[in-house]
Amino acid sequence: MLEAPNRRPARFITFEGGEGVGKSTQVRRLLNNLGDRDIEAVRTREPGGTPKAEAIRSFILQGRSEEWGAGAEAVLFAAARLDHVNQLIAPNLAKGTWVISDRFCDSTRAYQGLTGGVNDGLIDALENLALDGHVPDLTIVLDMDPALAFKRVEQRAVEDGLQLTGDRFEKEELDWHQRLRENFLDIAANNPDRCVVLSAEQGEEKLEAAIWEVVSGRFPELQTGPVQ
Ligand code: T5A
Repeated sequence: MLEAPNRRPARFITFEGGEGVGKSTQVRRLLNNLGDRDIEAVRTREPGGTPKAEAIRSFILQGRSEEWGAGAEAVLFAAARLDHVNQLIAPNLAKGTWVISDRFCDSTRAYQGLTGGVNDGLIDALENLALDGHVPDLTIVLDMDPALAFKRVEQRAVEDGLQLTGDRFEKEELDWHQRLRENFLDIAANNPDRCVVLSAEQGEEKLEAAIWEVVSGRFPELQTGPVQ
């Protein structure tokens, strides 16, 4: 009789938080750390991750959906997520590849739901529809003062030689971003088994080490040194 391969389950990890807190930076660093341990992983993002979802991303972030209101935007984010889950997240997890996503469903709950005023019933229904059971195994919530995060975003624009124009959500007022921060913390408090909050005000290397401690503590297959 053929024996099934003794493969460990692939893990699904998401990063969440406000604008410019360092999610993309830490997603890249986590991918490198997993690669050093010979763990196959893909990096993805929301909104986006697949061609159809990237098209929805451009539409929303250019501000073209703003006049439709937060409810319609929540539906658009969910449509993008449905494709992302079906075409990228589920197939990769099924073949044993870890998936690390820069934002996922908590962003819709925080931005459109708790901060944008869309009711819980709609947010819950959209989440059930788009996730189809693909709840993250771990969510790292990066937390920092939004005023400091904006300074980083400004600095990045200067370094990249770009003008800071502010996309659909970056241009909201500071007190809106303060509420957003509180709302991410509330989501984490309501999901203590899945979410871990880390201060993003520390330097990149220290934060990377703190994230690795959480990830390797959570998943026992990582508790060996890097492959030489
Ligand atoms: N949205 C998204 C919704 O409203 N609903 C949803 O359902 C979803 C999925 C996405 C927008 O869409 C909204 C949320 C967003 O407004 P985006 O461009 O992906 O837009 O926006 P962000 O996710 O905010 O991405 P950013 O690139 O702006 O921020 P990151 O990824 O958090 O930050 P990062 O890593 O690019 O770092 C920013 C700068 O800081 C430096 C970096 O070098 C960079 O210059 N940096 C640090 N500096 C000092 N110390 C550290 N620890 C640092 N870490 C990074």
